[in-house]
Amino acid sequence: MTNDIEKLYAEIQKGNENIIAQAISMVEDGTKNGLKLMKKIYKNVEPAYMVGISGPPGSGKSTLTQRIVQLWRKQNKKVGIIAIDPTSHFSGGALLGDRVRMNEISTDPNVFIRSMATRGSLGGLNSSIYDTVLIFSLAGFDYIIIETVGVGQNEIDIVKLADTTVFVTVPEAGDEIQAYKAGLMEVGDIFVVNKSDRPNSQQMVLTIEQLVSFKDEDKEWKPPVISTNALKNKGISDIKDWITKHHDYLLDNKLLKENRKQVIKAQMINLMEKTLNEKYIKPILEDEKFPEHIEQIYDKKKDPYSTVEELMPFD
Ligand SMILES: Nc1nc2c(ncn2[C@@H]2O[C@H](COP(=O)(O)OP(=O)(O)OP(=O)(O)O)[C@@H](O)[C@H]2O)c(=O)[nH]1
Ligand SMILES: [Mg+2]
Repeated sequence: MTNDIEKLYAEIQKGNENIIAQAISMVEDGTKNGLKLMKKIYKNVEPAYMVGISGPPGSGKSTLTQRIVQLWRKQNKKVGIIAIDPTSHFSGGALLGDRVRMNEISTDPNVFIRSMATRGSLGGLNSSIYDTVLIFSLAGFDYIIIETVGVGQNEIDIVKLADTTVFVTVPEAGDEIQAYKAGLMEVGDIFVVNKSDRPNSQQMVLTIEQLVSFKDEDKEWKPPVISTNALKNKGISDIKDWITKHHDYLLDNKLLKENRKQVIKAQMINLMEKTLNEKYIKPILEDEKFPEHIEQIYDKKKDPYSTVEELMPFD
């Protein structure tokens, strides 16, 4: 493993796959060198275009990703894929190895696939996901796809990173759509009803179109609802074209900048919470006197409010 930051930086820039993988591990593990590297990358690198692909387990996100990437490859675009492993909940989905199986693109040197775990961090958003985006961007990737499985708050926090979010569902996911519709409407820029070979797919398209029609907070962008069959490669170029249209829309309305400032804000909050936790909360919890506080509170000699004020005198 090389520790020379300049050298690491230069090798990533050249697209050296081993070094890219190594650099991602460094930031995931929170090493000092990983931090040094990120400080340099942050100031020199503009993030590539980020596309979030989200939806219920098994809806076809990876298959669609593979198909979209194949179209981008025809245009000579380089693509980084980050597959988020949902360690934080039991989706009943397949094991990670199966989740990210993208056989047709995995050997292409211009496609890099990385899976990452969400470690239920305090702020929701795991900052090493964005660090990975920046490492990929330094390596010259044109697009970065972030695949998340599920439809809960955790996933929504992650896809907020993306410039364009594609929400993939299937004809039989009606209950999930209803349960999470507020969140989905908030983040979904493009809706896909995959597995159009299955019954009631047209009904699902109509249901989502109806939900989307109530979305009025940004009237300029009406999210399209696209019917696809990933196995038969139907509707894929529509997704690709709508991603481009959404990108143009964000640029025309200066929203790309806005979104990225929001991401910076989220990352700042995340880092502050992490720092607070590591520098203040953890030492208190690990202090041998801590159990005494609990005993005293239990014995009604103290209360938790005054104890925390005493332990963290922040005024
Ligand atoms: N019938 C049908 N099956 C499909 C279609 N697209 C994908 N599949 C199948 O659905 C299964 C799940 O596909 P994936 O692409 O792994 O789905 P995913 O959403 O990435 O799955 P997770 O990452 O585990 O949540 C696979 O067996 C695919 O072959 C489609 O359009 N029609
Ligand atoms: Mg998958």
